[in-house]
Amino acid sequence: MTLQIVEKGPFEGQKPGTSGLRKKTRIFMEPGYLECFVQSTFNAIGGAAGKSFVIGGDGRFFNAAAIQTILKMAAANGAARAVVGQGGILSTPAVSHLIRKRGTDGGLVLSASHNPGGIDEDFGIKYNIANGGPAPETVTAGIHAETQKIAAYRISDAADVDLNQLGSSRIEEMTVEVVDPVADYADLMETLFDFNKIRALFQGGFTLCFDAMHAVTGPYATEILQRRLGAADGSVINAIPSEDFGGGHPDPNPVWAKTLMQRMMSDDAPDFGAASDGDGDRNMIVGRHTYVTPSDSLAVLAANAHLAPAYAQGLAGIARSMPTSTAADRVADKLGVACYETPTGWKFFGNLLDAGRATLCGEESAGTGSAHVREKDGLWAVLLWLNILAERGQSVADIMRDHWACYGRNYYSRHDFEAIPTDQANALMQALEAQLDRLAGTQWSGLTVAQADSFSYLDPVDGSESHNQGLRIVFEGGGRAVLRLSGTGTEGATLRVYLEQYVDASGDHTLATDAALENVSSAMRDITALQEYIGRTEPDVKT
Ligand code: G16
Repeated sequence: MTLQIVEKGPFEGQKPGTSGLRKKTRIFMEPGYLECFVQSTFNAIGGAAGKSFVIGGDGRFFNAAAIQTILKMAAANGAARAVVGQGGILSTPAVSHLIRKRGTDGGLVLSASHNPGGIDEDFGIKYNIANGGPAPETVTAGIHAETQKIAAYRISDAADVDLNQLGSSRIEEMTVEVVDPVADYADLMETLFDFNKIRALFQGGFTLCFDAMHAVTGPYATEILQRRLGAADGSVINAIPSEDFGGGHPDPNPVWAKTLMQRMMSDDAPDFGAASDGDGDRNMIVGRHTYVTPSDSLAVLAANAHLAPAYAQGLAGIARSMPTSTAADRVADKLGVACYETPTGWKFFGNLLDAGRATLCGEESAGTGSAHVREKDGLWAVLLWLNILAERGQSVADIMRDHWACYGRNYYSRHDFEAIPTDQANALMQALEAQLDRLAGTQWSGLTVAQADSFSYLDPVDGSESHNQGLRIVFEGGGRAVLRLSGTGTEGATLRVYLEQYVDASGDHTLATDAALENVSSAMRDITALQEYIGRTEPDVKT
């Protein structure tokens, strides 16, 4: 075995987005592309010498090959140890847990999350720090700076490691440990929830359908829901991870998890339905004939978390991303705890969790999680829901009805306009930003603008500032429209429009979402001149 120094780089555009670097798989497969990003990551963290890393991914096309490359590079950079999931598989929350449990210096997650996989689809890589969470902006900015000046990378010419074989081996001086990807994570879940109570729920005939979407949570959900908790065999569907997610979008929302939605809306629907995404950090919750928005899910989980053993002592605080509805804020108010509003990106929750200021966090993009790891966690959310259902003995629909009757309802929808030419998307955002100062007091579709601004965040823990995190238009009477450009897309720009209308506890909670949001939506279209800038007003995806 010899160490090679390969002259290569820099590559254009290796700038981490909302969650690491995401590009078309073929770009990642270009000679030296992955290598330069990985070397830049090592350079940005002061080198890999003597360090230990967890490495794993969601099993998408190029996962295993990328892991072999990263292992050889880590060894050539002097790393002491790499902990890898068997078959190269580790869900994102499982990586976070392993980093924390093993006390490693960090981890590398190979995933493009909910984006489709395959040679013509998407691939991604993300660096997590020693607390188990996504690298904060200071670190990702450092990685980006390194990618712009990199001229060479280090790699060993050792043979591939057998990723299917549990146990230890070596590359150069580095120990490679291949571990069961599920066991540690499943054990952690047992410490958080009342498994006996949930088991009794299933014994009593409660039915579940969990759609793993041919992605990473299949083995986790099968072990936890079916083997440990006794849900009927076949409760977990699409349970075998595949390189292209069965040709689908592993995005747990009503559009992409259509089979599950149809089943949950049918006459013989199970009591509870859920889905998770490519790398297992997102979740969708559906009751029989009842879809729960991610924002509502966060609010309900926060209001009922005390029913699960891990949260019986109460919550230190709640955090949500700015575009997430304000439903959780009302729960925080009632609980008498702080509610933090952060920019989009799980990395912004890390400091709040580390400082013990927040216990639960959530995002409109189907992410919920807690202080048990430093990533959002799809199966965790499902288990907390199950624990709550077991304690309350009510249906999901009843729980939602009770919740709205107590706190009011935040009607909510996200409209995505995908693959817009970047210049058009930028022009729209710039034009809107330019008029924000003049919007307060103006009327649109019968609504008066109360306030409009560009969201900035001051991290209360480390004092860092993040600007330009989305444009907000708040209307009198509880309406809000938020616009921002996605930081996870790989083709042109994706414009995300987040629409919300609050109806108080005594109001009508039975409206169709589109009807409840009609005025806010129409006001947003007029204010932004949507048609003029992007040539359409109908989104590609509504969630
Ligand atoms: C990532 C981030 C989330 C974010 C989501 C959507 O999720 O971790 O915090 O909400 O992207 O981001 P954007 O609106 O910029 O596309 P994931 O599951 O893709 O890693």
